[in-house]
Amino acid sequence: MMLKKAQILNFTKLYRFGQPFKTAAVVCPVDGSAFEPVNTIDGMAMAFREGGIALTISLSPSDRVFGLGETIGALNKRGKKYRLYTTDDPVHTPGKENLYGSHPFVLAGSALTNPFGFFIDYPSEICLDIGFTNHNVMEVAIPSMNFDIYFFSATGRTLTFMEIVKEFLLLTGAPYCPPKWGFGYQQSRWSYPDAKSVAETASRFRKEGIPCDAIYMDIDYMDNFKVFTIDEVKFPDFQTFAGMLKKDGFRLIPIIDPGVKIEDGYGVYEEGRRRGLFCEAKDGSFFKAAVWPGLTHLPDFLNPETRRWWGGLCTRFLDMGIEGFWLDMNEPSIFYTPAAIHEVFNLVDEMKGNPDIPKRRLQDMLNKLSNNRAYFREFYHRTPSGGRVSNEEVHNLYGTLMTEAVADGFITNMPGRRYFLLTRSSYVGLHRYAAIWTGDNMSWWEHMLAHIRMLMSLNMAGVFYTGADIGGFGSDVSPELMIRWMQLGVFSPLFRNHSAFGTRRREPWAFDGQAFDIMRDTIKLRYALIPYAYSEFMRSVRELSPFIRPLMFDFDCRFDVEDQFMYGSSIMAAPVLLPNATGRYVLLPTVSWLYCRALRHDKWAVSVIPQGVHYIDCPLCMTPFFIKENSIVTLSEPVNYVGEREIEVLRAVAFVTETASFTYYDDDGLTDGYKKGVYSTLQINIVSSGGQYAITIMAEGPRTTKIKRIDFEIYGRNAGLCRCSRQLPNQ
Ligand code: MIG
Repeated sequence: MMLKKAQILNFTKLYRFGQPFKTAAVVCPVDGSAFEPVNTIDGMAMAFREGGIALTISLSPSDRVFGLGETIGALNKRGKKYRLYTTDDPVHTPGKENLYGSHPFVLAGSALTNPFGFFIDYPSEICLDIGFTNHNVMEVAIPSMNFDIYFFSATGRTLTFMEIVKEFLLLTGAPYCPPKWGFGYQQSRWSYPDAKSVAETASRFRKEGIPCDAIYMDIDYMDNFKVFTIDEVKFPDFQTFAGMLKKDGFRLIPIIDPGVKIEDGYGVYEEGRRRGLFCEAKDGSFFKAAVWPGLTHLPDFLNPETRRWWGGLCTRFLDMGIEGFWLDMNEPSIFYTPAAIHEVFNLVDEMKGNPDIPKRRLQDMLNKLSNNRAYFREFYHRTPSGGRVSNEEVHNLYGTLMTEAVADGFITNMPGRRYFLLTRSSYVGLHRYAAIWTGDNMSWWEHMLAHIRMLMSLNMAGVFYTGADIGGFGSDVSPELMIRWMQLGVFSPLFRNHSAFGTRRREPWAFDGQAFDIMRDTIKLRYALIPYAYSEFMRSVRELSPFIRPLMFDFDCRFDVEDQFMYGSSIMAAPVLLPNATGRYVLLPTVSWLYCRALRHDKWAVSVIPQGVHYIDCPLCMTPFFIKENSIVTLSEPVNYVGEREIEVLRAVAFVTETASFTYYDDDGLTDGYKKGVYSTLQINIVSSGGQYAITIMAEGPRTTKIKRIDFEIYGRNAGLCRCSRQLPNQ
């Protein structure tokens, strides 16, 4: 075995086994001469097993283990097994070991033991047993001798979890930033299948006065599921249609699937075949996999030429007014292969003639038909050096490379502009150029908690902008669950209502008058909070610190709370996650909190609650959240869509016992000028002394702020309210 080590960044050691596959996860350059040969890894025991390596790390009783991005299960990963192998599994029950993404980044420790972390840069299966077999042992099995491990630890001082995440992001790059309209509400459904249903949905939002920024187009917009086509019967003159919607503040977001239908005369298929851009079977023919269009070829995204081709195909939609896509099925998902379905046909034939064959055999065979692990060993990618590599060996990169292709298409075709891009499958590094949604959850109360845990874990992995299908994708939702999930959606960076065909409709107007009113106001609250959320999100991106965090990251390490989270640095969200509940328990860490129950976006009941555990009331009609002592939240009147009009008046709600400050941020919301410092800020400070508040506001930055006035609502120790306004001098 060849193992070498190099010290990089501030407190990262890179251990390199053999010759790792270059995944592009890491952006920080590694100087080859910095390596020295070693034969152990600090803090880990190593064993060789079945052609690979098993690493064991001992855990002390107080250690918490976080990370792994998109997984099912608790936020603290201890006590479960995980398998990092991207898969399309639409039933996220608690025992599931793998989902759509692979994020092999782990943080562990506590206040008592110095926190550490590691990232294993390896693009195929990694199995983790985190205190499952033995509570005090974490075992990581990698079936290869070629991979990199980045180990984050410091000697002589205690690292915080936040510092480890920041170091990880220095290593892997700054997070993706959607256009500002991405912070609006988004409506989706499988499907709005034609122009009529999209237009009706859009106009209903405006008619009912419900803000909305985007409408999604699921697979039925295509001609026979052929990627990059638009069914012209369902969507005649798509370009004019998209233009009309955009005038009304709606972006259309079409879905893109990787499988290219095998059909003579279909341009995308013919070009891909002619140029040899599809994955190959062992014998060198193009591999066949069945997905929505029937039999397809899978583009070989490992090949840079394929990626350029694909990016170009996507960006043809840009001329028609499209500024965003969602990329699905890119684990990749395979319904069956021709060989596998033939086995089924053969068995059925056999069964016809022989009643003694147990029916169970057919059931078993059907169960193994979708996404059988064997398929991924049967097709190959071209490597840059002209060789071939099986999908199995680089499996977890497929969706990420597809996403990179589309992102590069945007960057090349609209340089300097932000784009909107969601993917289902992901690997580390993807967070630099796209966001993910967390796939096919269900309308289960339990999946609201899964949503919250994923928001936190994905933020640790650098995916700051993310979210789950609000209301749950599969199965029917009750009005109560829908309302509670919308209340969580207010604090989900991606706030998208999406659901599967055949399930109960869940546009707000699909519910009765009272539920409808609550949902409309909940969405308005989301818009009212954008001046706060966007300021804090952009600060998180600049500072490489997660936008959404568990309490443990900001406060004391003992706070094992998984159903509350920090949303920026002033707000803690504590959604209600149980049916029939009119309240819930909350843990209020370290300071006092202003409990806000928003009955309407502009009408809140507030009270000051001291640190500790409390049962708080929270009727269904109210969105609960907390403002931290000595902090400020900025709001505005909701608009119908982001950018409808300039925000000129801010409302600042503050809870101040000593001093509080907040940096309000704004930019054009559409370009990446923010990377070059083209934005405006207002530095707002409030100092409390002797029952009075001294307010200072300082404008900074090259862009002039449009804010003319700030209306303050400042709450003191006993929730006593002081209202005042400040005009901003013309700039
Ligand atoms: O096999 O395009 O996760 O959001 O609506 C299902 C149809 C395919 C899965 C996605 C879901 C989408 C659905 N897709």
